[in-house]
Amino acid sequence: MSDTIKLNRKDFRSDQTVRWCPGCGDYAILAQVQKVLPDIGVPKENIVFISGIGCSSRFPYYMNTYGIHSIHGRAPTLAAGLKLANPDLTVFVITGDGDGLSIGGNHLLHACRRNVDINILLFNNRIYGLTKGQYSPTSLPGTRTKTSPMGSLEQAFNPISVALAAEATFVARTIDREQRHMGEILRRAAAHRGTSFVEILTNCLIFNDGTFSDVTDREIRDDNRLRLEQGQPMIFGQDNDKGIRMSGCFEPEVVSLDDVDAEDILVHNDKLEGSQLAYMLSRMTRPDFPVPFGVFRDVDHLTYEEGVFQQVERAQAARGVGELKDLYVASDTWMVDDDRNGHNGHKGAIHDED
Ligand SMILES: Cc1ncc(C[n+]2csc(CCOP(=O)(O)OP(=O)(O)O)c2C)c(N)n1
Ligand code: SF4
Repeated sequence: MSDTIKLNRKDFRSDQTVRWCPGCGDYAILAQVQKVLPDIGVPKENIVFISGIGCSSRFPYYMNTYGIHSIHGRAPTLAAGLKLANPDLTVFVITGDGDGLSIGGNHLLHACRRNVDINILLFNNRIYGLTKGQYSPTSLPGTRTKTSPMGSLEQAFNPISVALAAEATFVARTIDREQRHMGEILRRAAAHRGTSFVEILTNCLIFNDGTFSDVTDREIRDDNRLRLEQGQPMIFGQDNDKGIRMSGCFEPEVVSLDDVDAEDILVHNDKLEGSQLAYMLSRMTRPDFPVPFGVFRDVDHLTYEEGVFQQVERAQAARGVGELKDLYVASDTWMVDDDRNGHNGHKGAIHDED
């Protein structure tokens, strides 16, 4: 008989008081992560949540796992280092649209392209919540905030497009209000080998209330969102009467199922090596298109840590196990002379003098 203890969501709740505003969308994400973790089969002591700075980045305090509330924008970097140092860990990065795409944009991009086996959850509320409502890189043009009193003049980042352009091997979108969908996406992200990037739309009811109402309001949401399902035609609408068809030069269009044959409707495939279809879907947005939810891309590549360990193995097979001190004094290493009179400070390579 197995002596494994099955954990439940309560096992992942910490003893810390949750300090988000009542009604913040982040509560729903916390609840769903705590619900999903018992299913991924990893012991609590092997799970780490690493965050940057922001309301969303308070997340690690509320998880009864290991956690690091780290430096603004730098969580992906810490996560990559930790995963390399201990590949047995399951590592989650929690970041916001400000933390991950403003100050941390650079770090996020490189984590994605390196394909370190980490799970990045980007809480997108299209605003800086913690600092009381300045516009962020995902705020829509025209958004009026304290720092954009006449409306933001900037084009907004689309986090899915950014992650795809940065070569992420798993890219998905879900939303705070759809618990079951979020659970499915989190399970798939955790199962993926390599960097998983999940954008979670979440409502900041204090500084940006209703920014996603197009896709959450009961009366209109089904006409405004598209569920991406592997192998399934892209059909949507309250009466399932609309679809996406390709027309012209790789241009999608919304068509009525009354007017076109079912076989003309595009079928979703998140396993394509090329990210053209995923990217095209990521560009679809309101008001011309429904907003896609689900997995855009899920492909299998060598992870960064697998590549590193393979190189270490090859080097050791060829040259034996090395010593760190030999590495320090290898090749172009120089001793700085105490007597600088008449010298440029370079006396000779250390290993030449030994
Ligand atoms: C170096 C540095 N710059 C700026 C700040 C101020 N700051 C704290 S959190 C934040 C943005 C948070 O926005 P987001 O990541 O979207 O998180 P939210 O609070 O909305 O969850 C900023 C600019 C800081 N703490 N440190
Ligand atoms: S300010 Fe906004 S993001 Fe921050 S806790 Fe409150 S509702 Fe949530």
